[in-house]
Amino acid sequence: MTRVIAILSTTALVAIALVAACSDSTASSDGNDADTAAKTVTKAIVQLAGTKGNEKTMGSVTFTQQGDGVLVEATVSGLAPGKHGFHIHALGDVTCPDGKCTAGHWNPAGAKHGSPDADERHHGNLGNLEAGADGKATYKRLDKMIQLNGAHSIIGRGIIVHAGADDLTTQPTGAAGARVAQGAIGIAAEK
Ligand SMILES: [Cu+2]
Ligand SMILES: [Zn+2]
Repeated sequence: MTRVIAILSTTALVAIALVAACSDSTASSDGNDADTAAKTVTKAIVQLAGTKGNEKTMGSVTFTQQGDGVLVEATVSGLAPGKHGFHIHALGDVTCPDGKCTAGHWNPAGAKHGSPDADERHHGNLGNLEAGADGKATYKRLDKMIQLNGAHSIIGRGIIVHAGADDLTTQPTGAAGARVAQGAIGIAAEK
């Protein structure tokens, strides 16, 4: 009788071990495995936080693959009414209180600063956000230059919202002034 119980217990343990193994493989399909690097990114996300002195500014940006373009959508609140330069900057380092650790506009092609619709522009030139009297801005643009995968992927780079308008002309910054919000571009969870 004791031996039968012992055998049953062993069987139970094996069963538990198998269940545990199965739940591990479920976790892998969520992207927690070595295959993540090879997986095609279809959506990226940014949580924007206000820089020092602009703590009430906040928002988010999503980048979603749509055909051969990337749909950029942003919602930002706590801004001064009017236009605010909105760019992808070269680095995703958001540890500087003034936003300057994100470096300059992301410009892998060595191009001139310009409008997002111009033939020549920085890859990071997304133009302007425009806030209403309530300080809220929304932005939606299908961009054909930026990419979520490959050598010119935006993953890991930074997003900056500026205090002033990007004039789309002044080199190399658009004269958009101080940085009021910053964030890093990460791979979005699949929800
Ligand atoms: Cu900028
Ligand atoms: Zn630029």
